[in-house]
Amino acid sequence: MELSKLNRDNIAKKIGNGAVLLHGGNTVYRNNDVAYDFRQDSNFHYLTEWPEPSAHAIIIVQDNKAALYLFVQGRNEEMETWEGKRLGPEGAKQQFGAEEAFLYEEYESLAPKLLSGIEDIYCDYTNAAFEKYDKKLINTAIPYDQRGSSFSKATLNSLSPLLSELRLIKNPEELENLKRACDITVEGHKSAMEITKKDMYEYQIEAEMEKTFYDLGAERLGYPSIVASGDNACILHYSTNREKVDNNGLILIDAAAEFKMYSSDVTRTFPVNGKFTKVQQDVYTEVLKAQEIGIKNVTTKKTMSDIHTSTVASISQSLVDLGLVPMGVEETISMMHYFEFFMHGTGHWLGLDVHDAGTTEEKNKPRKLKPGMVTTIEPGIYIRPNKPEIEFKLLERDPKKIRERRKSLGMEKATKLESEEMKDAKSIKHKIPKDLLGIGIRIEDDIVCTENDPINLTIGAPKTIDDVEAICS
Ligand SMILES: [Mn+2]
Repeated sequence: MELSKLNRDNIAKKIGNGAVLLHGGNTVYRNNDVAYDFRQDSNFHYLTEWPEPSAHAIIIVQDNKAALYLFVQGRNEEMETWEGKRLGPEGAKQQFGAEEAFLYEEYESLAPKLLSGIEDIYCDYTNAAFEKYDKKLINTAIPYDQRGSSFSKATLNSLSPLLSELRLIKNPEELENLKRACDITVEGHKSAMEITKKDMYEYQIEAEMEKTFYDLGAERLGYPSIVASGDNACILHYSTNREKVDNNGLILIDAAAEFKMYSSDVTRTFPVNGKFTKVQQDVYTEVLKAQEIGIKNVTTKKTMSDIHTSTVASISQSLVDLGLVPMGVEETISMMHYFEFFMHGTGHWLGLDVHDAGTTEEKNKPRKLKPGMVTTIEPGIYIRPNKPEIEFKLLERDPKKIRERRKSLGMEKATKLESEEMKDAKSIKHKIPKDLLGIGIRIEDDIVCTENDPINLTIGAPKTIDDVEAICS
């Protein structure tokens, strides 16, 4: 378990002296006594690699050195017969490098002993287990002894930002895992393109693709597969996958394998019958153009905000050329008319989580990319079938302000406010070319930032018009 040991050493160097309190994931039930497949919490995995549910960890840091203490489910022949093997405290010591390991139930009684004399505590206040265990525990573990009162003299530090900063930069072994996840994912997308035929159902294509993922060693999916044919491609998180494919339409697949806990994230859009129509090809070519600009910009000279600005500029020009917007490129950008067709970000960090840890800002300013950061690049154009005429507001808008408000108020409230503000602005009605309605295209690859040129981990999945038509036919 070298990777988590390395990660503990790294966090120890940041902390110096103190203790980290960490809680693993629990079994979640789906219906009655049927549980979802267990997948460990990503932060817990990052620092311990412990694979079982119901576990706590304490990492004691002394003079920049980390010592791991694990609290895990005990061996129990009867339970293991029903639920599966357990490693137990012995396994935690022998295989996972714990100095000492105890039973899960012993956390509250034994933690005070481990923490005695330590005043700097790093924990995750957002975790329900913090409320359940740690809040009380520190009063007894690190007490300020005042007659008649019970409170702690511990200094609580937020663990998540520290961990997120570490997780943001991938080391060579993590990149190796990501690369495997990406290689497997590429093969799955290729199978989907090869087997898709007219009159199939979306779930049949999904099944073939996922079979390839599992055949090649994926432990699970990175996220539920989106297999969206025809109009469904305009629904960003469509994942019911129950419809019959539109034989003359496109199919958008956003799906990925997870390998050693690392997730890939790939989208390809291809024609069901193997041949793009002229208009499909026109829109596809524009999305591909923007995506290639985005990928080229994954360098140490750029921020994620720069990258988004460059793809928005490209997409906006495309929207003008395709006749989808009423004004010129400048207005399409400043009045955010592009947002009708490209309503999401250009990319996000990728790693243990498909939307991985880390910010795109540092000290409230966009941060430049660094070698070892991994991001998706995934512009799209979605021309919703139910909007043959769009009323565009003639109002300058600031995407940054909108984003911040959506964060602070929540989507539901913020979008309501947006439409209220827009209500009084002058507007212009614009007819969408009929043959473009219902086309939804996204192309997504996973890109590693390096000192030199960006590395595209998913370049193997066909994406030029010729390559896509070749594999689909
Ligand atoms: Mn993505």
